[in-house]
Amino acid sequence: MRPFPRGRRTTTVAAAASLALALAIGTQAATATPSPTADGPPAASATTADADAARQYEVSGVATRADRTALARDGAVIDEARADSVIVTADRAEATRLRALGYELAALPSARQAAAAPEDYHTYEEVLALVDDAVAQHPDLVSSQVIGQSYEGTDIVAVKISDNVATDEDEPEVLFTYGQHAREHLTVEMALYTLAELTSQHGADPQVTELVDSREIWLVPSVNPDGKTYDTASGSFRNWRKNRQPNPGSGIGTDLNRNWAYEWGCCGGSSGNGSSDTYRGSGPESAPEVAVVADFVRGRVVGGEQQITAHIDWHTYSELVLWPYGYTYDDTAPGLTEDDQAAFEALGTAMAETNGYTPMQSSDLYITDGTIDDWLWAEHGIFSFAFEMYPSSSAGGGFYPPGEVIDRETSRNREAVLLLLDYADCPYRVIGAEEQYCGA
Ligand code: 0X9
Ligand code: CA
Ligand code: CA
Ligand code: ZN
Repeated sequence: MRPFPRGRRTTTVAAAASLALALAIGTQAATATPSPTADGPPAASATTADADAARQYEVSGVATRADRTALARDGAVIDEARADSVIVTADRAEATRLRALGYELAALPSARQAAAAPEDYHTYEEVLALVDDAVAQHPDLVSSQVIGQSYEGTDIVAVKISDNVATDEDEPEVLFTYGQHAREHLTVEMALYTLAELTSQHGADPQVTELVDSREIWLVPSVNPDGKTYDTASGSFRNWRKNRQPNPGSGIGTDLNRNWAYEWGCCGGSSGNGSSDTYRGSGPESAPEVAVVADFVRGRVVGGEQQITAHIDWHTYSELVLWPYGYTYDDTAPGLTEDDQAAFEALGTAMAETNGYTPMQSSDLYITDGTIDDWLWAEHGIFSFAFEMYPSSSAGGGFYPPGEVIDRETSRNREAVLLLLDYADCPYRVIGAEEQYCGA
């Protein structure tokens, strides 16, 4: 049984998610974003070694979620939604392909994409060293384990934070996953911030102490270490998103966040083309990294009960809090009742109020299939959110904001993380339905 078996359905409010998007888009439109001046083929970029490396373009005339889904169905990955355009990352061939399909692309000035240097972020090696340090400094509070290997054989690590960390206690478990997408380095910094904050404030901050002592917290600081390392290995950013697994036909890499085993490839929210940035892989969990984390989650079913109740999958960028489902525009769907939806919306909105992000159902952005949040909810009943961190637009540096914002933009999520930890005993508590769903 799940920790909060579902009871009878009750009536609840209809979702206002489309409105939320309209507001978000309106806000973005009101924020004066200089329109791109550069056009045509990519110019040599300060951030990228080769002239053919992927860069960002503004695609005009893409205004609604249906427009965005259509563009995504054509194999593009949408970095940012604006009032009546989107930003995509594409290499020369991809840009040519999209133009041939009739899209109008304008290259963003490359200076805007050069806000950071690889040295601004921790390497995966440094991440593992910091994890080891935390275990050494707080042996009663922190442990780490290798949960499997990436395609290239790199260890994927899960960190546990709790009192009596060596004991599997009967406490709500919470999972955080970071860095499914290689270039989203800020998310891995979010893992390091969370590790540092929960350990350094334990015994000092009463709220942190109480939550760490009453929960078992799992961090997977980098789900995609091969991709992360590849993105910076040349000394300049490669705009790499996927893992590094070669594909049978053409191309390298699977989009890990299209490879999860729920409604995999169902709905035009991923690509079957190995060269696409949203390639879904040859089958569900065909990416070793996804299989490793999925096995870890299945391993948290103890005595028939999934121990993890809540989860955040960390991404950049756009400053959003997203909840399932991504594969359908419908607010409710098989396995997602009106109460479930109301709890997702209430908890997502409450978290967004703490960090100023915009809350919405993920499909209000565009349809995605095979994502981790859909799988964790549908298959494991885990209240799973996706956060898109700083910046809100490419003007803030896109995937590569400068190092000086890291402290501010990771600690910005402190209250949201603590709020999720708090509600992990019974997420339905957020809609006042704890007696119905979580017993007494
Ligand atoms: O498309 C994605 O995988 C995420 N956006 S990103 O720009 N970081 O690639 C959003 C995932 C949110 N979750 C769902 N859409 N289900
Ligand atoms: Ca404990
Ligand atoms: Ca436990
Ligand atoms: Zn992402």
